[in-house]
Amino acid sequence: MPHLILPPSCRVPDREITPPEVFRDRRRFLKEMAAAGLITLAGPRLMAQALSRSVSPEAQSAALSLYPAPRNGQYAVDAPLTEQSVAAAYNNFYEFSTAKERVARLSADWQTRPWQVRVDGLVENPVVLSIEDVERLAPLEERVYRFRCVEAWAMVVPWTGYPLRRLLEHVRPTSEARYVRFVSRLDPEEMPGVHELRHYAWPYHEALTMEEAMNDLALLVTGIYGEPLPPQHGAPVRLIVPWKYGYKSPKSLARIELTAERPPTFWNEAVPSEYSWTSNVEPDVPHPRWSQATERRIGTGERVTTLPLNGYADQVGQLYT
Ligand SMILES: Nc1nc2c(c(=O)[nH]1)N[C@H]1C(S)=C(S)[C@@H](COP(=O)(O)O)O[C@H]1N2
Ligand SMILES: [Mo]
Repeated sequence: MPHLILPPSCRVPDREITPPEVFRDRRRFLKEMAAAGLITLAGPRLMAQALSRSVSPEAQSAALSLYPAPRNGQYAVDAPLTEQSVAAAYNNFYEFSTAKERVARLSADWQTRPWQVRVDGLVENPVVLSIEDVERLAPLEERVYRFRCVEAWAMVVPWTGYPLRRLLEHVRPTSEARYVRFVSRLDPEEMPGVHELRHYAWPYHEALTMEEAMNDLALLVTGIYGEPLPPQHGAPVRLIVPWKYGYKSPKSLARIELTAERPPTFWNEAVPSEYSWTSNVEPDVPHPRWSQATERRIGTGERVTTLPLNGYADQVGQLYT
């Protein structure tokens, strides 16, 4: 793995310090209740309980009042939904672990409210938004999307959010803005994975062209399965770009920046021969170590044909002609 020289802007962790006292009492209370067998912390309402462990009661009820959001039937997928408990137990979130099955447990107590997102760069109206501001900036809706990881596994899940375009319009990009850069929060005290993977260019960062970011399918996501995002899925706000490989959908966003130059991206920088900057789902273009022609649906294990642009060619094909 190459050693990477980081530009100065990447060296400063984009994180907000949350005083742990704000949450400690409730978390200790829940843990004691769980230890005494009075409540269960795992079960069918897995997500709401994950939220309750990392969020103050006030923030929790404010958040829960927005979910579930009405489903937008225009974005249906002709396949059954992946089971909620399957998706929630098989995650790529390298800040916590490279072991997919361990991410949920390692991230369960990570505090994701209060939370702020900075949106700045080449915009007329730079803002710092609380997660509550983000959730209320535009009407939340639910969309069922296909999701395809470059490792050739896939799922079909209902995300809650609104088009990223709504946020970009709010900050009014200048005419020089050509790219949108996304930076995930880096919280080394809570993220065991970053200590094991020191050679990566943390914080996790990704980018889209302006045209991609403005496409209706690019979704700013705050919920999944009708509930606020739990930590392992990228709480409290992430991006979902369903026509690209999963690593183009960064989690737990701290900053969104509009730029004139094409920003470097995490996996493309780390291994350019394996991960292109654009990283569209292209079944005809094999990854150097495996085919991309088919995918395995997690949960059922069913193997299905991978579709060009992950089945979204009608909506985004014109961006690449
Ligand atoms: N910050 C951050 N975002 C990330 C990742 C990561 O390791 N860190 N992994 C990516 C990859 S490879 C995938 S497949 C998806 C997984 O999302 P999920 O766990 O919600 O299914 O998140 C993407 N976003
Ligand atoms: Mo992935």
